[in-house]
Amino acid sequence: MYKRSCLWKRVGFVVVLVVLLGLSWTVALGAMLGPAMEVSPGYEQEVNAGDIVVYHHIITNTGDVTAPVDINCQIPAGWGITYATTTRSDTTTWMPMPLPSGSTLPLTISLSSPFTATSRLYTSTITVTLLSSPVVEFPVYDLTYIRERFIYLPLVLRNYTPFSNGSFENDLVGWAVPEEAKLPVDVVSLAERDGTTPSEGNGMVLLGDPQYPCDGVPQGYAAAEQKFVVPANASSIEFDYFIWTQDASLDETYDRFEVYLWKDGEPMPESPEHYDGNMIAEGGNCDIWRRVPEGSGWKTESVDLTEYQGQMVKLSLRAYNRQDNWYNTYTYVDNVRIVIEE
Ligand SMILES: [Ca+2]
Ligand SMILES: [Ca+2]
Repeated sequence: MYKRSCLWKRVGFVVVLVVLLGLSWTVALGAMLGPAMEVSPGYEQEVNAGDIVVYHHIITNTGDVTAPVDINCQIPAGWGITYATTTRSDTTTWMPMPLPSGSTLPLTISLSSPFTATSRLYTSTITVTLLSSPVVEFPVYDLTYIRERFIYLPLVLRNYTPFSNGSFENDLVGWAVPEEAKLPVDVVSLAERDGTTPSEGNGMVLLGDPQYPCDGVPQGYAAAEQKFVVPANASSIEFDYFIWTQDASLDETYDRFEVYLWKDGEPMPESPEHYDGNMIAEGGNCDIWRRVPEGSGWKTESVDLTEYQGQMVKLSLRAYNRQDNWYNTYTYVDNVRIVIEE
């Protein structure tokens, strides 16, 4: 009995050994046949603030199973991203697409840096995920260095960093419309009341809406704003405008076009640097539209910049409708430009 049981023990040991060996081979084979992926590595590029920088990657399914590929990107705050592959292009989302075993998928990522980006290295993390079982994740790091700004200044800066699109030739690019501003802002090429054309180029900004009925004007303002670094030898910022109004503008409680300028990070000042409106001492009249300046043409004014040289400031162009819902006022502005001292 003893010997027999010992024999059975030996047989049992061999069986267990064979089973274990078999299992380990299955595990090893499974690893060889499982999902796997390669992504070409991230790299570094150097650009100016406001530029678009493009990164190219190749995703290869090096495993033995077909699986959908998902892509997620973490980009610096305030930057924009566009994905493009050979089969689709999308500005917002990237849906998973199946990637057969052994095949490759080129991936192009365009990152748009903000004009206000300071000079340093920014990291964007692209995580490619093979949605297989198990899931394979592969992060790559694209590095963007924003150059120091060296500005070679012409006499007047217009469509130029650090102040951009001052002539509204590129719609509202570079300009921000604050959320709390209730009245609309638009870029147009012709003033509908009198056919005035832009003072420079083909576009001008319209603050407000010519279509409001005389007793149906929302209270509030329309605004276009821009942050920029005042060049070291800048003397002023100039702009052209004209106003159409049914209202009077006897003091600051009435409809006005107002221009504010203040140091970035500080609260907006209570008084504008420049204002204008219908200064005729007569109340509003639904049948009388007044133009400022009278007749035709543009008015040119400026705001002093000398105390802000080298600093980041915010410029706000605003058309206010105040007091009540009567008598519309709207303003066209064009050719906002920084004047440099000689
Ligand atoms: Ca223009
Ligand atoms: Ca009004």
